[in-house]
Amino acid sequence: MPDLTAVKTASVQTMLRNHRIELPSWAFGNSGTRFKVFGQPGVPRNAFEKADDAAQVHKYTGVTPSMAVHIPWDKVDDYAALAVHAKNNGIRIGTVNANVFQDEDYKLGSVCNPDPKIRGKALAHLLDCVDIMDATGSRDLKLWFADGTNYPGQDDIAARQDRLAEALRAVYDRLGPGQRMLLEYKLFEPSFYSTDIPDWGTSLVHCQALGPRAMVVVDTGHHAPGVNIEFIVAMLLRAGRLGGFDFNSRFYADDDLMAGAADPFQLFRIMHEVVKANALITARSGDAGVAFMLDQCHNIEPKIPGQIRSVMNVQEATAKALLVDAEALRAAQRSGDVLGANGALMDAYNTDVRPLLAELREEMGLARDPYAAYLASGYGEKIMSERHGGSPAGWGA
Ligand code: LRH
Ligand code: MN
Repeated sequence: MPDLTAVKTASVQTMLRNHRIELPSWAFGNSGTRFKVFGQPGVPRNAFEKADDAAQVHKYTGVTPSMAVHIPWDKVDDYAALAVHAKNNGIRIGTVNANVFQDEDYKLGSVCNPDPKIRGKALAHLLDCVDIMDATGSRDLKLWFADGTNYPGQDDIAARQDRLAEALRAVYDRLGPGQRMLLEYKLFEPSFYSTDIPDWGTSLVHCQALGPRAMVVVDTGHHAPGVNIEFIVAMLLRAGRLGGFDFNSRFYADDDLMAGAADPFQLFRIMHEVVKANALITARSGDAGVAFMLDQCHNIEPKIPGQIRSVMNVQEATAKALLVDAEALRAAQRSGDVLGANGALMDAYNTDVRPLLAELREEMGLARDPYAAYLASGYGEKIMSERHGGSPAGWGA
Protein backbone atom coordinates (compact mmCIF):
# COMPACT_ATOMS: atom_id res chain seq x y z
CA MET A 1 0.00 0.00 0.00
CA PRO A 2 1.24 3.56 -0.67
CA ASP A 3 3.15 5.09 2.20
CA LEU A 4 0.84 7.81 3.52
CA THR A 5 2.96 8.61 6.56
CA ALA A 6 3.25 12.28 7.48
CA VAL A 7 6.77 12.45 6.02
CA LYS A 8 5.70 11.05 2.67
CA THR A 9 2.53 13.14 2.58
CA ALA A 10 4.53 16.29 3.32
CA SER A 11 7.02 15.61 0.52
CA VAL A 12 4.20 14.90 -1.91
CA GLN A 13 2.45 18.11 -0.87
CA THR A 14 5.66 20.11 -1.35
CA MET A 15 5.93 18.84 -4.93
CA LEU A 16 2.26 19.63 -5.61
CA ARG A 17 2.60 23.10 -4.09
CA ASN A 18 5.45 23.89 -6.54
CA HIS A 19 3.89 22.24 -9.57
CA ARG A 20 2.72 24.77 -12.15
CA ILE A 21 -0.07 24.39 -14.69
CA GLU A 22 -0.55 26.98 -17.47
CA LEU A 23 -4.03 27.97 -18.66
CA PRO A 24 -5.05 28.58 -22.30
CA SER A 25 -6.64 32.00 -22.90
CA TRP A 26 -8.91 30.43 -25.54
CA ALA A 27 -10.59 28.18 -22.96
CA PHE A 28 -12.33 31.28 -21.55
CA GLY A 29 -13.79 32.33 -24.91
CA ASN A 30 -16.62 30.80 -26.89
CA SER A 31 -15.71 27.55 -28.66
CA GLY A 32 -17.44 24.69 -30.36
CA THR A 33 -17.36 22.41 -33.33
CA ARG A 34 -17.99 22.88 -37.05
CA PHE A 35 -21.62 22.23 -36.27
CA LYS A 36 -22.16 24.95 -33.69
CA VAL A 37 -20.43 27.34 -31.33
CA PHE A 38 -22.81 27.87 -28.39
CA GLY A 39 -22.20 31.32 -26.93
CA GLN A 40 -22.13 31.69 -23.16
CA PRO A 41 -23.07 34.87 -21.23
CA GLY A 42 -20.19 36.69 -19.53
CA VAL A 43 -17.37 35.35 -21.66
CA PRO A 44 -14.43 37.75 -22.03
CA ARG A 45 -14.28 40.13 -24.99
CA ASN A 46 -10.48 40.56 -25.07
CA ALA A 47 -7.16 39.27 -23.71
CA PHE A 48 -7.36 41.53 -20.67
CA GLU A 49 -10.67 40.01 -19.56
CA LYS A 50 -9.33 36.52 -20.31
CA ALA A 51 -6.44 37.30 -17.97
CA ASP A 52 -8.97 38.39 -15.32
CA ASP A 53 -10.69 35.00 -15.61
CA ALA A 54 -7.42 33.08 -15.59
CA ALA A 55 -6.48 34.97 -12.42
CA GLN A 56 -9.62 33.60 -10.80
CA VAL A 57 -8.45 30.03 -11.44
CA HIS A 58 -5.09 30.87 -9.87
CA LYS A 59 -6.82 32.60 -6.93
CA TYR A 60 -8.62 29.37 -6.01
CA THR A 61 -6.11 26.69 -7.07
CA GLY A 62 -2.83 28.50 -6.29
CA VAL A 63 -0.95 26.63 -9.03
CA THR A 64 -1.84 28.38 -12.33
CA PRO A 65 0.20 31.62 -12.34
CA SER A 66 0.41 31.94 -16.11
CA MET A 67 -1.91 32.17 -19.12
CA ALA A 68 -0.88 31.15 -22.62
CA VAL A 69 -1.97 33.51 -25.41
CA HIS A 70 -2.89 32.79 -29.01
CA ILE A 71 -2.18 35.30 -31.77
CA PRO A 72 -4.27 36.88 -33.29
CA TRP A 73 -7.08 35.67 -30.98
CA ASP A 74 -5.35 37.68 -28.17
CA LYS A 75 -4.06 40.51 -30.37
CA VAL A 76 -3.74 43.79 -28.42
CA ASP A 77 -2.16 47.16 -29.26
CA ASP A 78 0.25 46.97 -26.31
CA TYR A 79 1.51 43.53 -25.22
CA ALA A 80 3.65 45.03 -22.47
CA ALA A 81 0.46 46.58 -21.04
CA LEU A 82 -1.23 43.16 -21.18
CA ALA A 83 1.71 41.68 -19.28
CA VAL A 84 1.40 44.44 -16.64
CA HIS A 85 -2.37 43.86 -16.40
CA ALA A 86 -1.77 40.14 -15.85
CA LYS A 87 0.87 40.90 -13.23
CA ASN A 88 -1.51 43.23 -11.39
CA ASN A 89 -3.91 40.29 -11.23
CA GLY A 90 -1.28 37.95 -9.80
CA ILE A 91 -0.46 36.01 -12.96
CA ARG A 92 1.80 36.43 -16.00
CA ILE A 93 1.59 35.90 -19.74
CA GLY A 94 3.06 32.51 -20.60
CA THR A 95 3.48 30.62 -23.83
CA VAL A 96 2.83 32.50 -27.07
CA ASN A 97 0.91 30.40 -29.63
CA ALA A 98 1.23 31.32 -33.29
CA ASN A 99 -1.73 30.85 -35.62
CA VAL A 100 -1.10 30.12 -39.27
CA PHE A 101 -4.23 28.01 -39.74
CA GLN A 102 -7.12 30.45 -40.18
CA ASP A 103 -6.07 32.86 -42.93
CA GLU A 104 -7.62 32.35 -46.40
CA ASP A 105 -4.10 32.18 -47.85
CA TYR A 106 -3.32 29.04 -45.86
CA LYS A 107 -5.72 26.70 -47.70
CA LEU A 108 -2.82 24.68 -49.11
CA GLY A 109 -0.63 25.27 -46.10
CA SER A 110 1.35 27.97 -44.38
CA VAL A 111 5.12 27.33 -44.08
CA CYS A 112 4.71 24.19 -46.23
CA ASN A 113 2.62 25.94 -48.91
CA PRO A 114 3.89 25.47 -52.51
CA ASP A 115 3.70 29.28 -52.97
CA PRO A 116 6.85 31.03 -51.60
CA LYS A 117 4.90 34.28 -51.08
CA ILE A 118 2.47 32.56 -48.74
CA ARG A 119 5.34 30.80 -46.94
CA GLY A 120 6.90 34.24 -46.46
CA LYS A 121 3.67 35.59 -45.02
CA ALA A 122 3.45 32.69 -42.55
CA LEU A 123 7.09 33.09 -41.52
CA ALA A 124 6.53 36.81 -40.90
CA HIS A 125 3.73 35.94 -38.46
CA LEU A 126 5.92 33.45 -36.61
CA LEU A 127 8.65 36.09 -36.26
CA ASP A 128 6.05 38.63 -35.04
CA CYS A 129 5.17 36.15 -32.30
CA VAL A 130 8.79 36.17 -31.09
CA ASP A 131 8.60 39.99 -30.95
CA ILE A 132 5.49 39.56 -28.77
CA MET A 133 7.44 37.18 -26.48
CA ASP A 134 10.04 39.93 -26.07
CA ALA A 135 7.24 42.30 -24.96
CA THR A 136 5.49 39.86 -22.60
CA GLY A 137 8.65 38.24 -21.20
CA SER A 138 7.44 34.81 -22.35
CA ARG A 139 9.91 31.92 -22.57
CA ASP A 140 8.09 29.64 -25.00
CA LEU A 141 6.84 29.96 -28.57
CA LYS A 142 4.45 27.12 -29.35
CA LEU A 143 4.02 26.16 -32.97
CA TRP A 144 1.23 23.95 -34.28
CA PHE A 145 0.75 23.71 -38.03
CA ALA A 146 -2.52 22.58 -39.64
CA ASP A 147 -0.42 22.08 -42.78
CA GLY A 148 -1.09 18.91 -44.75
CA THR A 149 -2.89 17.51 -47.79
CA ASN A 150 -6.24 15.84 -48.42
CA TYR A 151 -5.46 13.65 -51.43
CA PRO A 152 -2.48 11.50 -52.47
CA GLY A 153 -0.36 13.37 -55.01
CA GLN A 154 -1.77 16.76 -53.97
CA ASP A 155 1.77 17.84 -53.04
CA ASP A 156 5.26 16.38 -52.53
CA ILE A 157 5.64 15.08 -48.96
CA ALA A 158 9.44 15.49 -48.86
CA ALA A 159 9.38 18.94 -50.48
CA ARG A 160 6.93 20.11 -47.83
CA GLN A 161 9.34 18.89 -45.13
CA ASP A 162 12.14 20.94 -46.73
CA ARG A 163 9.93 24.04 -46.66
CA LEU A 164 8.99 23.36 -43.03
CA ALA A 165 12.64 22.91 -42.00
CA GLU A 166 13.58 26.18 -43.71
CA ALA A 167 10.91 28.16 -41.84
CA LEU A 168 11.68 26.52 -38.48
CA ARG A 169 15.37 27.33 -38.91
CA ALA A 170 14.58 31.01 -39.53
CA VAL A 171 12.39 31.17 -36.41
CA TYR A 172 14.87 29.22 -34.28
CA ASP A 173 17.69 31.58 -35.23
CA ARG A 174 15.51 34.56 -34.23
CA LEU A 175 14.89 33.23 -30.68
CA GLY A 176 16.40 35.41 -27.96
CA PRO A 177 18.33 34.23 -24.86
CA GLY A 178 16.30 31.88 -22.68
CA GLN A 179 13.56 31.56 -25.32
CA ARG A 180 12.45 28.15 -26.63
CA MET A 181 10.45 26.75 -29.51
CA LEU A 182 7.85 24.08 -28.69
CA LEU A 183 6.82 22.06 -31.75
CA GLU A 184 3.41 20.38 -31.55
CA TYR A 185 2.37 17.39 -33.66
CA LYS A 186 -1.11 16.14 -34.55
CA LEU A 187 -2.16 12.97 -36.41
CA PHE A 188 -4.83 14.58 -38.59
CA GLU A 189 -7.46 17.41 -38.87
CA PRO A 190 -7.95 19.69 -40.58
CA SER A 191 -5.93 17.70 -43.14
CA PHE A 192 -7.20 14.22 -43.84
CA TYR A 193 -4.55 12.48 -46.02
CA SER A 194 -1.17 13.76 -44.77
CA THR A 195 -0.24 16.14 -41.94
CA ASP A 196 3.23 17.66 -42.16
CA ILE A 197 3.93 17.11 -38.45
CA PRO A 198 1.73 14.06 -37.69
CA ASP A 199 3.64 12.41 -34.88
CA TRP A 200 6.28 12.75 -32.18
CA GLY A 201 8.99 11.33 -34.39
CA THR A 202 8.57 13.99 -37.05
CA SER A 203 8.56 16.75 -34.44
CA LEU A 204 11.63 15.25 -32.70
CA VAL A 205 13.60 14.96 -35.96
CA HIS A 206 12.99 18.63 -36.71
CA CYS A 207 13.81 19.68 -33.13
CA GLN A 208 17.08 17.74 -33.10
CA ALA A 209 18.03 19.30 -36.45
CA LEU A 210 17.35 22.82 -35.07
CA GLY A 211 19.16 22.84 -31.73
CA PRO A 212 18.81 22.40 -27.96
CA ARG A 213 16.06 25.00 -27.56
CA ALA A 214 13.60 23.20 -29.83
CA MET A 215 11.38 20.84 -27.86
CA VAL A 216 8.41 18.57 -28.59
CA VAL A 217 4.89 19.24 -27.25
CA VAL A 218 2.62 16.31 -26.50
CA ASP A 219 -1.05 17.23 -26.94
CA THR A 220 -2.92 14.30 -25.39
CA GLY A 221 -5.67 14.59 -28.03
CA HIS A 222 -3.39 14.33 -31.05
CA HIS A 223 -2.80 10.60 -31.34
CA ALA A 224 -4.46 7.69 -33.05
CA PRO A 225 -6.81 5.71 -30.76
CA GLY A 226 -4.89 3.21 -28.62
CA VAL A 227 -1.51 4.93 -28.83
CA ASN A 228 0.53 4.49 -25.64
CA ILE A 229 1.18 8.18 -24.94
CA GLU A 230 3.23 7.55 -21.78
CA PHE A 231 5.67 5.55 -23.92
CA ILE A 232 6.16 8.66 -26.09
CA VAL A 233 6.58 10.76 -22.93
CA ALA A 234 9.23 8.37 -21.57
CA MET A 235 11.11 8.47 -24.90
CA LEU A 236 11.03 12.28 -25.12
CA LEU A 237 12.17 12.66 -21.50
CA ARG A 238 14.99 10.19 -22.21
CA ALA A 239 15.99 12.28 -25.24
CA GLY A 240 15.77 15.51 -23.19
CA ARG A 241 13.22 16.87 -25.67
CA LEU A 242 9.93 16.94 -23.80
CA GLY A 243 9.13 20.65 -23.85
CA GLY A 244 5.54 20.49 -22.73
CA PHE A 245 2.08 19.05 -22.64
CA ASP A 246 -1.23 20.28 -24.00
CA PHE A 247 -3.44 18.45 -21.55
CA ASN A 248 -7.02 17.61 -22.45
CA SER A 249 -8.90 14.35 -22.89
CA ARG A 250 -10.89 12.60 -25.55
CA PHE A 251 -13.10 9.60 -26.23
CA TYR A 252 -12.52 9.64 -30.02
CA ALA A 253 -10.31 12.28 -31.71
CA ASP A 254 -9.16 15.81 -30.78
CA ASP A 255 -12.20 16.29 -28.53
CA ASP A 256 -10.40 18.86 -26.29
CA LEU A 257 -12.42 17.77 -23.25
CA MET A 258 -11.28 18.46 -19.68
CA ALA A 259 -7.97 16.82 -18.79
CA GLY A 260 -8.55 13.56 -16.96
CA ALA A 261 -12.29 13.59 -17.70
CA ALA A 262 -12.28 10.87 -20.37
CA ASP A 263 -9.28 8.84 -19.20
CA PRO A 264 -7.95 9.69 -15.71
CA PHE A 265 -5.91 6.46 -15.68
CA GLN A 266 -4.02 7.58 -18.81
CA LEU A 267 -3.28 10.97 -17.24
CA PHE A 268 -1.94 9.13 -14.16
CA ARG A 269 0.28 6.88 -16.30
CA ILE A 270 1.65 9.96 -18.09
CA MET A 271 2.36 11.79 -14.82
CA HIS A 272 3.98 8.62 -13.47
CA GLU A 273 6.59 8.81 -16.26
CA VAL A 274 7.12 12.53 -15.53
CA VAL A 275 7.55 12.00 -11.78
CA LYS A 276 9.82 8.99 -12.30
CA ALA A 277 12.08 11.19 -14.49
CA ASN A 278 12.11 14.00 -11.88
CA ALA A 279 10.62 16.33 -14.48
CA LEU A 280 7.67 17.65 -12.47
CA ILE A 281 9.08 20.90 -11.17
CA THR A 282 10.36 23.10 -13.96
CA ALA A 283 12.90 25.89 -13.76
CA ARG A 284 11.06 28.91 -15.24
CA SER A 285 14.14 30.08 -17.11
CA GLY A 286 16.56 28.03 -19.16
CA ASP A 287 16.18 25.35 -21.75
CA ALA A 288 15.21 22.41 -19.62
CA GLY A 289 11.86 21.94 -18.08
CA VAL A 290 8.42 20.70 -19.05
CA ALA A 291 5.61 23.23 -19.54
CA PHE A 292 2.38 21.71 -18.20
CA MET A 293 -0.36 23.47 -20.18
CA LEU A 294 -4.06 22.87 -20.59
CA ASP A 295 -5.44 23.05 -24.14
CA GLN A 296 -9.17 22.65 -23.92
CA CYS A 297 -12.52 23.99 -25.10
CA HIS A 298 -15.49 24.21 -22.77
CA ASN A 299 -18.11 24.04 -25.53
CA ILE A 300 -21.15 23.40 -23.30
CA GLU A 301 -19.91 23.73 -19.70
CA PRO A 302 -19.07 26.96 -17.85
CA LYS A 303 -15.52 28.01 -18.64
CA ILE A 304 -13.87 29.07 -15.35
CA PRO A 305 -15.33 26.17 -13.31
CA GLY A 306 -14.25 23.87 -16.17
CA GLN A 307 -10.69 25.13 -15.89
CA ILE A 308 -10.68 24.76 -12.11
CA ARG A 309 -11.98 21.18 -12.39
CA SER A 310 -9.32 20.39 -15.01
CA VAL A 311 -6.53 21.72 -12.79
CA MET A 312 -7.86 19.59 -9.92
CA ASN A 313 -7.88 16.54 -12.23
CA VAL A 314 -4.23 17.11 -13.15
CA GLN A 315 -3.34 17.61 -9.48
CA GLU A 316 -5.11 14.35 -8.52
CA ALA A 317 -3.28 12.37 -11.24
CA THR A 318 0.02 13.96 -10.16
CA ALA A 319 -0.58 13.26 -6.45
CA LYS A 320 -1.27 9.60 -7.23
CA ALA A 321 1.90 9.42 -9.34
CA LEU A 322 3.89 10.93 -6.46
CA LEU A 323 2.50 8.23 -4.16
CA VAL A 324 3.84 5.33 -6.21
CA ASP A 325 6.12 3.26 -3.97
CA ALA A 326 9.10 3.52 -6.31
CA GLU A 327 11.25 1.05 -4.37
CA ALA A 328 8.54 -1.63 -4.26
CA LEU A 329 7.83 -1.05 -7.94
CA ARG A 330 11.49 -1.32 -8.97
CA ALA A 331 12.02 -4.43 -6.81
CA ALA A 332 9.00 -6.16 -8.34
CA GLN A 333 10.07 -5.12 -11.86
CA ARG A 334 13.59 -6.40 -11.37
CA SER A 335 12.38 -9.72 -9.94
CA GLY A 336 9.91 -10.21 -12.79
CA ASP A 337 7.01 -10.03 -10.38
CA VAL A 338 4.48 -8.89 -12.98
CA LEU A 339 1.47 -8.67 -10.68
CA GLY A 340 3.53 -7.16 -7.87
CA ALA A 341 4.77 -4.40 -10.17
CA ASN A 342 1.36 -3.69 -11.66
CA GLY A 343 -0.08 -3.80 -8.15
CA ALA A 344 2.37 -1.18 -6.89
CA LEU A 345 1.17 1.20 -9.58
CA MET A 346 -2.52 0.39 -9.10
CA ASP A 347 -2.27 0.87 -5.34
CA ALA A 348 -1.19 4.45 -5.91
CA TYR A 349 -3.78 5.00 -8.62
CA ASN A 350 -6.55 3.64 -6.40
CA THR A 351 -5.59 5.94 -3.52
CA ASP A 352 -8.06 8.75 -2.81
CA VAL A 353 -5.78 11.79 -2.84
CA ARG A 354 -8.50 14.39 -2.46
CA PRO A 355 -8.05 14.73 1.34
CA LEU A 356 -4.26 15.21 0.85
CA LEU A 357 -4.92 17.93 -1.74
CA ALA A 358 -7.62 19.63 0.36
CA GLU A 359 -5.20 19.73 3.30
CA LEU A 360 -2.48 21.20 1.10
CA ARG A 361 -4.82 23.94 -0.11
CA GLU A 362 -5.66 24.78 3.48
CA GLU A 363 -1.94 25.07 4.25
CA MET A 364 -1.63 27.36 1.21
CA GLY A 365 -4.37 29.57 2.68
CA LEU A 366 -6.86 28.42 0.04
CA ALA A 367 -10.29 26.82 0.30
CA ARG A 368 -10.15 23.02 0.53
CA ASP A 369 -12.46 22.80 -2.51
CA PRO A 370 -11.54 25.47 -5.09
CA TYR A 371 -14.45 24.50 -7.33
CA ALA A 372 -17.09 25.12 -4.63
CA ALA A 373 -15.27 28.23 -3.41
CA TYR A 374 -15.30 29.78 -6.87
CA LEU A 375 -19.00 29.02 -7.37
CA ALA A 376 -19.74 30.65 -4.01
CA SER A 377 -17.68 33.75 -4.91
CA GLY A 378 -20.31 35.26 -7.22
CA TYR A 379 -17.63 36.12 -9.81
CA GLY A 380 -19.53 34.20 -12.50
CA GLU A 381 -22.67 36.22 -11.90
CA LYS A 382 -20.62 39.45 -11.75
CA ILE A 383 -19.10 38.99 -15.22
CA MET A 384 -22.46 37.96 -16.65
CA SER A 385 -23.97 41.24 -15.40
CA GLU A 386 -20.98 43.42 -16.37
CA ARG A 387 -19.85 42.10 -19.75
CA HIS A 388 -22.33 43.58 -22.14
CA GLY A 389 -21.52 45.02 -25.56
CA GLY A 390 -18.42 44.31 -27.55
CA SER A 391 -18.06 40.92 -29.18
CA PRO A 392 -17.45 37.83 -27.04
CA ALA A 393 -14.06 36.25 -27.69
CA GLY A 394 -13.91 33.03 -29.67
CA TRP A 395 -11.88 31.12 -32.24
CA GLY A 396 -13.21 33.28 -35.01
CA ALA A 397 -13.16 30.17 -37.21
C1 LRH B 1 -4.53 22.23 -32.43
C2 LRH B 1 -4.26 22.73 -31.03
C3 LRH B 1 -3.08 23.66 -30.91
C4 LRH B 1 -3.66 25.01 -30.72
C5 LRH B 1 -5.08 24.85 -30.91
C6 LRH B 1 -5.88 25.74 -30.04
O1 LRH B 1 -5.52 21.25 -32.41
O2 LRH B 1 -4.15 21.66 -30.16
O3 LRH B 1 -2.39 23.45 -29.73
O4 LRH B 1 -3.03 26.02 -31.29
O5 LRH B 1 -5.37 23.51 -30.64
MN1 MN C 1 -2.76 21.67 -28.55
